[in-house]
Amino acid sequence: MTTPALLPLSGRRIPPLNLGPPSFPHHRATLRLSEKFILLLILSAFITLCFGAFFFLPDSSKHKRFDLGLEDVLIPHVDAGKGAKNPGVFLIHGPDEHRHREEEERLRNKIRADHEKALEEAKEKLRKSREEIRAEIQTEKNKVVQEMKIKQNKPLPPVPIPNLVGISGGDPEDSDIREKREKIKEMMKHAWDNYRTYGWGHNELRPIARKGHSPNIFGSSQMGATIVDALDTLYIMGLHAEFLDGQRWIEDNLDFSVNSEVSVFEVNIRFIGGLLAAYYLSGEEIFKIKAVQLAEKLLPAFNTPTGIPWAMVNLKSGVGRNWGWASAGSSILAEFGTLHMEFMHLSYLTGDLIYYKKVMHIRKLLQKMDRPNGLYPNYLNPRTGRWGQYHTSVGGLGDSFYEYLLKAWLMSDKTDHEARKMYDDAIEAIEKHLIKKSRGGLVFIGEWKNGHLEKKMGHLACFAGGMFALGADGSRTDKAGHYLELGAEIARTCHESYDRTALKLGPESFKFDGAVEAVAVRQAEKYYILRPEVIETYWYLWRFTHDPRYRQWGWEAALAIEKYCRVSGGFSGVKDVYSSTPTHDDVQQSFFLAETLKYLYLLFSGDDLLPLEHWVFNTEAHPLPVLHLANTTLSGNPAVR
Ligand code: DMJ
Repeated sequence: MTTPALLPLSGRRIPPLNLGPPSFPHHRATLRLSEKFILLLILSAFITLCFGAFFFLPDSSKHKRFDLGLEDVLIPHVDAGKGAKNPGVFLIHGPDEHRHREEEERLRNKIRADHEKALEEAKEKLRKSREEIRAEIQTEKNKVVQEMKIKQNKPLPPVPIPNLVGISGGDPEDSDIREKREKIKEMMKHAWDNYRTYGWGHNELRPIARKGHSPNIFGSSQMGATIVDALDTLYIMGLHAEFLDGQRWIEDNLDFSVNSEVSVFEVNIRFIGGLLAAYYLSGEEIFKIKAVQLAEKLLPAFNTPTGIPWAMVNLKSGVGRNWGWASAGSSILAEFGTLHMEFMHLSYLTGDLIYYKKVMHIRKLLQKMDRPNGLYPNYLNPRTGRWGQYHTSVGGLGDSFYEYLLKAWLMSDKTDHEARKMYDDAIEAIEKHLIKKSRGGLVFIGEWKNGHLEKKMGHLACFAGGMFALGADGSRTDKAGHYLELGAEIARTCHESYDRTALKLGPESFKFDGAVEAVAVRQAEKYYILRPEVIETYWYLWRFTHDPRYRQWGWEAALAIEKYCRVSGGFSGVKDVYSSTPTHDDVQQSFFLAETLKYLYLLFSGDDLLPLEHWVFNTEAHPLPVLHLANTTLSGNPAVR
């Protein structure tokens, strides 16, 4: 009997050896591995053969290869004269065979050595752990980044530096004033040291939570806003170690090629203004370079149908847009109208007129526009070039536009007459339509809204006291005395807004309605977030009048800040200035270090520190020198001479 198993069968039908689960994929994998192994074996044998064969090739075939790539080690062809087609190619032949052989021997040795070295390196790599390899890659990456930084940070062409008068000093003779100034310096140390400890590199500090904080105006990136904003205050206070610490951070970390959407206005006044001021005060090139790098990133914001910039721009993509809440997609007067000072300095320092052209274009466009009652509305649509809602204010949304008209004139050594005229026209209209006296005799600046005057003044509008005083000299038909007086009246009103609270700190906004005078009514307007405007006005008034009341009012404010805003982790805003037990908002704003403490320090310093004939403060209190352009031209631009 024959069994089917003993019948001669074709190989196809022989079942596989059962060395485990007889699955098809396993079988295929086994075959593939062995195939691979054989292939690898053949390949390596072939490579070894080729490498070995190279050394046994006849001399002539090697010459051809040398002629292609190793010219530098060969001797020139004796016939290669002027007319030769390719005088760079050299051939080996001629009588000196011995010399050739030596040369080849040397080359062979070199190739062998290189080969062995490469093998050694490869083996070495294989011996390393994953972490070690990763660390090596990181080191390499860092090296490249560092090299790129050095390349990017190459110095700009030099320009004559303006006369820098009074960048330090101002020591008061009076011991009481000296003590007060020291106290302000100590407050600055407290604010800075805590930011250094708990918020370093973040934009701002949460002094109670003791961690970093960032409002959306700075985008999603950690750009060290407090460091940049505080630098010049540290400098004038003589806090040089802290200044250097900030400088190092900027050198090593401040990077603008980030995918982050920032406010063009805020970044301009705080960062570009702060960096430029730090540059002028210290002479350190890095600040100028960083300011220019950032300004380049802001330029795409101007790519709108009218040239009126968007409120926000993405630093990486250059895509811009406006705030969702701004009237029908409008840009805001106080934002696009507060670029002039910084952009003029950028053109001056770089010799590139682009910045100057951008801001002058805005000015020209505004000059052509119809102004209701001579007033500038706060909203302007960058697509259509038409005004949005007719809302005019010297406080939020409008404020620093007027300030920059005056300061453009001052900064140009009083040669930019166009800016002065625009300022004079604007404040005449403001005085006529917005400035009123309350029943109790307080002069205030209201807001024009929906066809009527709202009798409400914001803390932000309190800066105007200082502006009127600063603009008094040079005003029309010798109204200097009048404007100085108006500045003093605004200072008094704003002081009242502080004095009528429980904490002796002013609310965000206050009303003049019947019996209510200089007092906030709505709960949402009772907060104080360490703002500087009232103290700023005291300082300007002090400089122009030397009336001791301004120092006294400034000191009252300093004491109130110390008492109610100081916490162990820094300084915080308060939510209700009418409540004697303050609730903190837990934010230490960067402008507290840039402005509030700087103006307080200047208030208790001599006038020789940053004298106003030589310095103009941007709206974030960053001092920029007057550009005496009479002797310096922006290349190709006679208009600013
Ligand atoms: C600052 O950033 C500037 O002063 C700006 O012009 C208006 N507001 C804040 C401070 O309150």
